[in-house]
Parts: sequence; structure tokens; C-alpha cells
Amino acid sequence: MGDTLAEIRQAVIERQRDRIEGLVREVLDEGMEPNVVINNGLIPAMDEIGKMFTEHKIFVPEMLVSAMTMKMGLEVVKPLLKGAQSEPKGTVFLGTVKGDLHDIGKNIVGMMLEGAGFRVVDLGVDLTVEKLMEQVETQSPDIIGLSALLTTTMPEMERVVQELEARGLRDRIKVMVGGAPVSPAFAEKIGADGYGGDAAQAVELARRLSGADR
Ligand code: B12
Repeated sequence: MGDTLAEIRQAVIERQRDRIEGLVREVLDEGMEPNVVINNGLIPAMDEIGKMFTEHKIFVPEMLVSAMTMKMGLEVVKPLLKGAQSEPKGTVFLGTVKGDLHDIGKNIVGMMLEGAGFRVVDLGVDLTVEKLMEQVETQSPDIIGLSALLTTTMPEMERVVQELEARGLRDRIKVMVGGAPVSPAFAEKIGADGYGGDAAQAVELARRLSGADR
């Protein structure tokens, strides 16, 4: 199974879209936990892609096809993460902030939250504060989860916190933030309620913020 995990990483890195689904199915059929496939197969491959991009060994088009390959693998895992919960633990709005198109991490967080029994409303990428507020006014979530992968888009997170405050909604709606450049210190600085470093931490945090862990 370990070898197949290595092949999964390789398939993402080498953009083998024809192989990825079969490989993921293979390890799942052998009984590997979906979380292990994600955390030890798919995610480390994207880390490697990031390194190769920094070192100019690959460029945006290659990075994009690797991301597509990773997403194909995630789609195979996704149905297995859905929890058979009847009563949702709360509603989480998820989005990647304005100016930012990275959505792989957000999607994984969404899948894990759904698996843990939350109702997740995915508001997509390049999410403006205005669009988010429109949705907030109509659907009133318990938590807003924001993702940013670019240092230049991180300030958008603070704008969301400020807008909630301006509308008098800050006490009622919790804000959690994440994404590779985001840190606990940044979360604290902008007045968010918490930071999650990965999808497991995101679930733990959402449970705490919604009171579902009590
Ligand atoms: C794939 C990728 C792309 C793909 C994105 C495809 C997609 N649909 O997502 C494409 C090719 C489109 C892309 C484009 C660009 N990218 Co890019 N990209 C990446 C790459 C390689 C991987 C990101 C990823 O998916 N990681 C895997 C996921 C699982 O990890 P994650 O996102 O961090 O998410 C986890 C945690 O952070 C956390 N989390 C995430 N969100 C949230 C939210 C909440 C609420 C919580 C609690 C937790 C949480 O949980 C997740 C699961 O564990 C990174 C390098 C890297 N290592 O990060 C560069 C990287 C982010 N990109 C970078 C750059 C520069 C760009 C471009 C500007 C390149 C260009 N010149 O055009 C554009 C920008 C486009 C835009 N406007 O957004 C830089 C950013 C540098 C910086 N400091 O800002 C990076 C770091 C690469 C590098 N080393 O230089 N990119």
C-alpha cells in the first residue's frame, strides 16, 4: 500500500491524469483510510509541486495540471468522507478570499467538515466581502471559514471581520481562517476566532467554535 501511496504522489507531481483515479481506488479498496490517502498521498504531492515552482523547475501551466490531477483524486475519496448525520452540527460558510483562486485546501476542509456533520455552504473562490455579506444576510451561518494562499490576499480576511463588526453580526458569527501563509498570530491580529493549520484542525476548531464539542 505504501508503494501505491508513493505512486499517487508521483501521479500528481507528473500530472498523470489517466492514472490517478485508479491508484486512489486501489488503496481505498485495500482498506486505506481516506484521511491517509489525502494527508500522506495527495497533500504532500502539492507541497512538492510548490517547491518545484519556487525553484523554477515547473511553471503555472504544470502547477495547474497537477492541481487538476489532485482534484480528480480527491473526487474519488470524497463520497467516503460524508458522515451519515441527521442533525447538522452547524452551518459553515467557506470561501477563498477575493483575488485568490486557490481552492484545493478549502475543498479538503469542506469535505472534512461535512464528514464531521457540519452543513457546508461553499461560496467558491475570489469571494468578495460584498458577495459574502449578501449570503450572510440570507442564510446566517454559525461560522465563516476563509482560505488564502497568497500573502497579497490575506488582508481580505481582516475586511470580513471588520464588515461583520460594522453590521453588528460579529458576536453571532465566528470566523476561522487558514491557508499556507496564514498563522495563529495573524488570526489573532485581525480579530478572527481561530486558525486551523490543516483540515483536521479546521474540524476541531469548528466543533469548538460552534459549541458542538460540549
Ligand atoms: C496548486 C497551486 C496553484 C494552482 C491552484 C489551483 C487550485 N484550483 O487551487 C494555480 C496554478 C491556479 C496557482 C496559481 C497561482 N499561484 Co499558486 N500554488 C499552488 C500550490 C503549488 C499548491 C497549493 C495547494 O493546493 N496546496 C495543497 C493544499 C491541501 O494545502 P493548503 O491550500 O495550504 O490547505 C491546507 C491548509 O492550509 C488548511 N486550510 C486551507 N484553507 C483553509 C481554510 C480554513 C478556514 C482553515 C481552518 C484551514 C484551511 O487546510 C488545508 C488542508 O490541509 C502552492 C504551493 C504551496 N505549497 O502551497 C502555490 C502557491 C500558493 N502559488 C503561488 C503563486 C505565486 C501563484 C500565482 C500568483 C502564480 C502566477 N504567477 O500566476 C497564481 C495566483 C492565482 C490566484 N489569483 O490565485 C505562491 C504564493 C506565494 C505567496 N507568498 O503569496 C505559492 C506558495 C507557490 C510558491 N512557492 O511560490 N497556484
